[in-house]
Amino acid sequence: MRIDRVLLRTLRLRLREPFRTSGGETHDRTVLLCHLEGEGVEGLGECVAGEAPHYSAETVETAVWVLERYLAPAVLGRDFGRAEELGPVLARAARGHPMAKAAIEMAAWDAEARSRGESLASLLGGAGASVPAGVSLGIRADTAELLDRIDGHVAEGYRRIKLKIEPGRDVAVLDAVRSRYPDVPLTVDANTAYTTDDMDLLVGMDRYGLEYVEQPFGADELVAHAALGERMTTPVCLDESIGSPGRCRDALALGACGVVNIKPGRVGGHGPARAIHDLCQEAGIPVWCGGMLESGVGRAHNVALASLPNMTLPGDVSASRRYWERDIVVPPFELAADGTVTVPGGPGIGVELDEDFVRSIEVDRLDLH
Ligand code: NPG
Repeated sequence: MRIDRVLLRTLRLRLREPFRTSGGETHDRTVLLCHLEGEGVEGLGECVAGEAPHYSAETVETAVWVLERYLAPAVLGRDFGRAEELGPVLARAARGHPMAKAAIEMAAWDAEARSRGESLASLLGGAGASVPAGVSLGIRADTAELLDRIDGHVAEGYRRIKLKIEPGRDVAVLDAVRSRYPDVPLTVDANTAYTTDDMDLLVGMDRYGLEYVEQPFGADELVAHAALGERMTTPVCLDESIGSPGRCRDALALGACGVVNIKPGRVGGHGPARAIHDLCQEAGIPVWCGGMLESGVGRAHNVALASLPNMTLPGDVSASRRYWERDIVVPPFELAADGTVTVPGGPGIGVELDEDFVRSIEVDRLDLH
């Protein structure tokens, strides 16, 4: 396929309620969509960069800047046989900026799958009609309110509950949750909020029977995570630390993790995400698909990726209504009574944009050709 057009559309989508991590709070999600077009084929991707540089250095604005100046020009007018071929071209066009690169790379995977009349899940090598879904709960000052939310999500059927934690909002919250729900599959995610001074506190979390403790230390701190893994029986899960297949190889060699959270946006797209999946599979390390408060477009990409064989743990692939009053895709994603989300079987990502709604919330567009 020759890429003739890259259209970037910025949307403002209101969250049903603010979402707080140890890094900051999100009220409105700025959704950056990336349409690719060429030779009668279209593909759609979503950039998962944040409004502020709290999760990683990238933001929506840095993504638009690098897409316009370096990434789109590198692919426009070029012919690609396979979506996989974009990765090396984008790598040469700019260093870093994985979320911006992923928006284009993932749109190319959608386009390739559509042009073959195949679902993205099948093109990626996935199997299975549905994937197990977990839900992630932001930090709340009021523990009673958090327990109410957990009640609701457990009743809906979510297969695991993930709690965002930070120093001062951790063990007391876990005590409260575990006394109400002794057996619910539970995880915690610190988004890098702890230091090695907190080792004892973290090791003490073994008593809660968590599925894993996610990213307690800084993204660069593989050795510290390995040391924690030595002391804990609960597996350590890495997210922010795993920025590439190479870094994943290092983490595995160091024994820095027992579980990996794979987000295609964090690593530059489906190609590197799949490589990380395969490395972990060979090493016997289970993985799951993370979420970044995506709209239905990013969610569709994640659900397809979550159908790969080593994605054995429930992902942050919640239903659209968990976050949005109205999603931008039809049909929206729903949670089945058994706590799974259906993998779309239609061509490409298998959902369509709700154009009228998208137009009504569009705040900017950049047409590159
Ligand atoms: O279900 O999309 C979702 C959100 C899952 O908790 C979630 N994401 O660190 O993994 C994370 C966290 C996050 C959300 C990070 C928003 C950055 C921004």
